[in-house]
Amino acid sequence: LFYWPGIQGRGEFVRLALEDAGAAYVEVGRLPEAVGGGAAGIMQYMTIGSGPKPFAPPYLEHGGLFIGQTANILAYIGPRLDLVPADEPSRITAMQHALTVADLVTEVHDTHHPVASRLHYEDQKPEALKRAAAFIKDRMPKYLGYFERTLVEAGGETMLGGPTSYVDLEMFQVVEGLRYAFPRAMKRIEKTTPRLLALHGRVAKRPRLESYLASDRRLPFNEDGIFRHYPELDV
Ligand SMILES: N[C@@H](CCC(=O)N[C@@H](CS)C(=O)NCC(=O)O)C(=O)O
Repeated sequence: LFYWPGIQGRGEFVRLALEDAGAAYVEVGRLPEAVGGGAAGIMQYMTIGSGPKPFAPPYLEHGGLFIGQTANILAYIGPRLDLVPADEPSRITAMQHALTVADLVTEVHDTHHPVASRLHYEDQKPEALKRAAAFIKDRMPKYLGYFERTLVEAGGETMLGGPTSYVDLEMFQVVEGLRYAFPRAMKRIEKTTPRLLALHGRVAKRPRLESYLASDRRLPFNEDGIFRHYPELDV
C-alpha cells in the first residue's frame, strides 16, 4: 500500500479493509526513506515501470499491477478479502457507495482547502468559513441521511443487506472522521442517523479492527489529513 506517511487520509479506507481481513501488506510510506519508503518512496513508485501509473495516492501494488483511486482499490481487494458479495449487483452497488464516499471525502477536504490544495489553510480561511458552513448545513445532512436511508432499506444491519462489506467499514470511517472534524455539528446531525451509528459501533467491535484501532498502526487524526478539526469551521 502506497500512501502518505503520518495521516489517515484516503489511505485509511484501504487500511481498514486490509486490517479487517487480516491481510499481509506493507505500508511503503511508513518504511524509512533509506529503503525506498517515506513520502519520497511514494512519489518514486508512482512513476516507475511501463504500465499505467496512478494519478495520486493511495495506490496499491499487487502482482505487478499498480491500482489507483480509493474506490477502485476497494473494488479490487473486496472480492479477494471476502469483503463484498460475489454477485454483480452487489459489487456494482458497493462501488457506487464507495464513489459516493469519495465525493463526500472531497467535499470534506474542500471545507479547509476550498481555493487550492497547495495553499495553506490560513491562506484561504474566509473561503473555508463559507464553504464549511454550507457543508455542515446542507451537504453533511444530505450525505448522512442518504447513508442512513440506504442502510434502513437494506434491512438496517449492513449497507448491502448481506454480510459485512468494505462499504460498512467505510461508514465507520465516515462517522469517525466527521465526529473528529465537526463534533458540534455531528452531535446534532447524528441524532437523525441511529442505524448508521449502530453500524459504526458494530464495525468498531470487529475483532481484528478492534485490535487495529488500539494499535499504533492506526494513526491519530490530525490537521494534515482530510478530516481536520478547526473549531472555527464547526459552526
Ligand atoms: N479520487 C482519488 C483522489 C486521490 C487524492 O486526491 N489523493 C491525495 C491524497 S489523499 C493526493 O495526494 N493528491 C495529489 C494530487 O491531487 O495532486 C481517490 O479517491 O483516491
